Amino acid sequence: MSTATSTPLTARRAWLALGAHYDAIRDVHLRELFAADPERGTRMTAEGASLFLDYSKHRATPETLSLLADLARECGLSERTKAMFSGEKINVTENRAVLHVALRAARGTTISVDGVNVVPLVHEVLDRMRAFTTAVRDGAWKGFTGRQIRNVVNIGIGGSDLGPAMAHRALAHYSKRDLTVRFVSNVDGTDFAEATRDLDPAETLCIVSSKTFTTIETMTNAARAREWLVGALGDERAVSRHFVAVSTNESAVRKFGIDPANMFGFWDWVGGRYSMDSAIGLSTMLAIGADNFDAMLGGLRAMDEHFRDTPFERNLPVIMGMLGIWYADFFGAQSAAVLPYDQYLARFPSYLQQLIMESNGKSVTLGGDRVRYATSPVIWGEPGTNGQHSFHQLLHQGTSLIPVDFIAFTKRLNPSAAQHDLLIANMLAQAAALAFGKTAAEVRAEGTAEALVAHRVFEGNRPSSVILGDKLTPATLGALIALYEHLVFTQGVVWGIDSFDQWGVELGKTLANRIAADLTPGADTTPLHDSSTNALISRYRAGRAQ
Ligand code: G6Q
Repeated sequence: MSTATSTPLTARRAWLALGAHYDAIRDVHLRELFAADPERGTRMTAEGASLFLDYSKHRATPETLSLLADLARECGLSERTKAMFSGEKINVTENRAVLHVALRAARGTTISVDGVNVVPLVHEVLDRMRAFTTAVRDGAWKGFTGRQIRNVVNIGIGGSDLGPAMAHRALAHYSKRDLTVRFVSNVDGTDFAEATRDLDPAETLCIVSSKTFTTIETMTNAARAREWLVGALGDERAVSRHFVAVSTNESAVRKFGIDPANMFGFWDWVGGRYSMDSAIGLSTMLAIGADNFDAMLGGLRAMDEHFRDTPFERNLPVIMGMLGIWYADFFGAQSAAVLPYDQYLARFPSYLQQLIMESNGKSVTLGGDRVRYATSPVIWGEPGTNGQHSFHQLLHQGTSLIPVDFIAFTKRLNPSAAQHDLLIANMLAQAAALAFGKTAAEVRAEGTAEALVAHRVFEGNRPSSVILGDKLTPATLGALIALYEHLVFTQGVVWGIDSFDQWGVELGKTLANRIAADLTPGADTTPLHDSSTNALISRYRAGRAQ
């Protein structure tokens, strides 16, 4: 590890300067900041990869931004970025390179891992995905009984589900509408049952998406799918026409009964939550077609290049990532909301929950020391305007400071222009109301009874970003995804944590396997857990038996 990363974060010069600066700025209201600089609303903006960012409604001055950029520099963000892009094994706890950027590298580029250029491998898989998805979409790929494929069921969980499910919803406008695409992730049998209840197995393609091909939920659902399909079609050989796999584990795929010719591979340097644009995106490509998928890769690449090549002061992921650190570590914000004002992005907040919280929900540094500062806030959100009629109350008048990302597009994809104007008006109104609020004097001037004045005051000074794209297209979705991927990376570098492992999910998995053994019918041994778990197991066994 370089000396750039060996000074504790809280002892860094820029961190200490930010602490002093926080004391000076903590009580300054956004109303004052805007009054002091009439150009603020146009000055504190940045653009990259076709996305426009307005960060003027943040409790920050140009000095704040410059100190945050200093902190990023002191923490070696440029060096770490170079290391990531050049295939160094920056996921230290798993000794792996982190190369989701290679998934969208242009043909002809060189990015090497252990001396092997991985870009041709990426394109070889993309070419096979193109040929396969074209055959399915054109009807050339037939089911076992000769029928055309009309349904696709993606079976996967976590990183092998959330990205594709989010993208399927986000890009529905570009999708082949007569191809039904469903997602099954939960080990709860209801998920598979409800996803397939109206599907004809003879017209259904199952994609078993699992990097490891050992994940219990996915393997359980895949086995269930095989029973469902073979049961209906009456022949084991049907598997070869109705199942494909996306995985890094060829032998397990073969063992399941899927011919490796029907397997689309990826690599250990693609983390699950960073894999939606790898072969894990097969369902996305089936839905939107290979050309649209290519356009999405183009958008991801454009943001990669923006992130890699733009000075921190104008760099979208850096600005947003560092402002996140400003709120988490100096203002003590424990959560952050992402509010897309676009119905197609309904699942984007759930996708970001995994991307951000699984990456940066860590409490030890790369060196294994306990961190002495806050890392990732809780991420949550819902599409506007729905949230305005529920939890926005807390955003406006609650006791917590919750920074918000608003996301919207200037062009609409559906009728009508008037509705789109209303949607955007609402978003702008929310951002303004959060920032500027409404003073007691303003409330009184409206003739409000004195007893209600306090209730009707909006203190304001609640920060938000507005991210504005021209139109939701595969390319803008790609740019948006890479924006958050690099925001996560930026924050992880500053916090000095490994954003690419996920040891925190292991304990529950091990315990679940042990407890599952105690729940198998006939297991009559006294369970050997804590008294609460033992009692719950007994109660469950008794209830199930009745
Ligand atoms: C993501 C995580 C996790 C993973 C799932 C599915 O970064 O590692 O969410 O994607 O556990 O794993 P498999 O793809 O191996 O089934």
